[in-house]
Amino acid sequence: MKLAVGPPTCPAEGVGCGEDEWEGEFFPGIPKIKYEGPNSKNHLAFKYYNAEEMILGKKMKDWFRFSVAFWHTFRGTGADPFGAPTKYWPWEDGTNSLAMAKRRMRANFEFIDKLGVDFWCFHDRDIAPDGKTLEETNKNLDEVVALAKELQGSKIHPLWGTSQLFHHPRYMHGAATRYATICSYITLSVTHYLGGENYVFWGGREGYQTLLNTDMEKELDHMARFLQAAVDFKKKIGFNGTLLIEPKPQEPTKHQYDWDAATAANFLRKYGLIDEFKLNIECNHATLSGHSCHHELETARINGLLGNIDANTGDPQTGWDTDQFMTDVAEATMVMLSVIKNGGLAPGGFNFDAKLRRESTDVEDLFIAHIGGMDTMARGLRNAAKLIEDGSLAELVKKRYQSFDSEVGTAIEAGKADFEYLEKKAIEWGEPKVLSGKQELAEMIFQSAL
Ligand code: XLS
Ligand code: NI
Ligand code: NI
Repeated sequence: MKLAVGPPTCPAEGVGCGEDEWEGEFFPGIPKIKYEGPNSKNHLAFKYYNAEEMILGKKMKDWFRFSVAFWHTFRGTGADPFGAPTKYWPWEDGTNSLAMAKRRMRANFEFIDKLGVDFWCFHDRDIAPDGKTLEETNKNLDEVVALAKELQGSKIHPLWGTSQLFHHPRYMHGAATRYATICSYITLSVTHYLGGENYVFWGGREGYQTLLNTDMEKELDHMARFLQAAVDFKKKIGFNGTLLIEPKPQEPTKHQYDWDAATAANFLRKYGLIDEFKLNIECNHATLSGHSCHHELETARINGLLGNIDANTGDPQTGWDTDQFMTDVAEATMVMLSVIKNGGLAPGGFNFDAKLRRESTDVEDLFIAHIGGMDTMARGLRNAAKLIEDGSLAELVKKRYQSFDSEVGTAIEAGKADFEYLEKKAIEWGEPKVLSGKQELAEMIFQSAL
């Protein structure tokens, strides 16, 4: 198998580089990844993810709808604020040329095929280079998109597309500007053209560094206008996919407006957009906002807003978006408890918004990371199904609220108990019996399923 080689040598932007067709496979030596069961020692096989297996009445692949994130897998270089790129994939020539973009797109579809998933996610700027003018940028995008459409065939589609509105200096004050609207409108059309099932808005620059120079009310109004324009455009072009807001509390901006699921829900309600959007919950963003992923998923779910999951995880000792593949089976089990309660995520799914560590530099690491992430989620699904079939956790929760099945409880839930009535009942019944919350028992039951 070809491993990553040294730094690319092609010096000039586009000139004479990457223009030759890539000979043979991009991932020679890597087979189609198969399910081999928990006893397999093959690191290029699934031990828990068995696409066609039925769990709680649905195929595993339909519970997940796994997606490869183009930006991490094909544009991630391993660079960090302190160091140069570490990854030199054999097909990269060091340019950002159109020819290179096309070659990368071919690598993407070979990767997807070998991994055995049906979806991919992209930003417009990951897949095609910026031109000198907006016209040229759009032309580049069109060319790469035409190739992607051909390579997708009939089986593969974008889980979601998005417009990259945070890298260029033009977006440094926020992207809900006229230019941003144009970019989003083009990318929304492209996502629609490729048969995409969702479209994401992540507002990395929609926020502030200090309120001393910021009119927060005005900015939130602008953001709402921008999103309303997206809704209108979606309807105009007949895009039936879901529009998703992806909350994140900070990074790169100090304070981002879509702080967490509850904040985003409140924003959508205030501006009358609640029926037009759902949320894309990213687990690493959840922990950055001081919540667990489970909390964010439940907040989205009970508001009818759970649309998609950016499946990754953070590091408990690191305070930023480390975008790691999830490897914690307990966390995956909690995630899947929410997903099952939600009846699945379709038309959303699980997008691996996750990247290799800087020090992981072999081509096969790209596969190993995704296989590990898929197996972790599959274990989560199997465990959550076990917990649901066993029923003791549900029973424990039911008992905790059993006083609401009494005469008074029923009256409260039906909105028929005013304070006078409640006081009368309190006097009649005297001091209530205080019952145990059974947290340790709940944890014991949960652990026994892992
Ligand atoms: C960054 C976000 C980003 C979005 C898409 O933290 O997770 O990758 O998912 O723009
Ligand atoms: Ni994300
Ligand atoms: Ni993120």
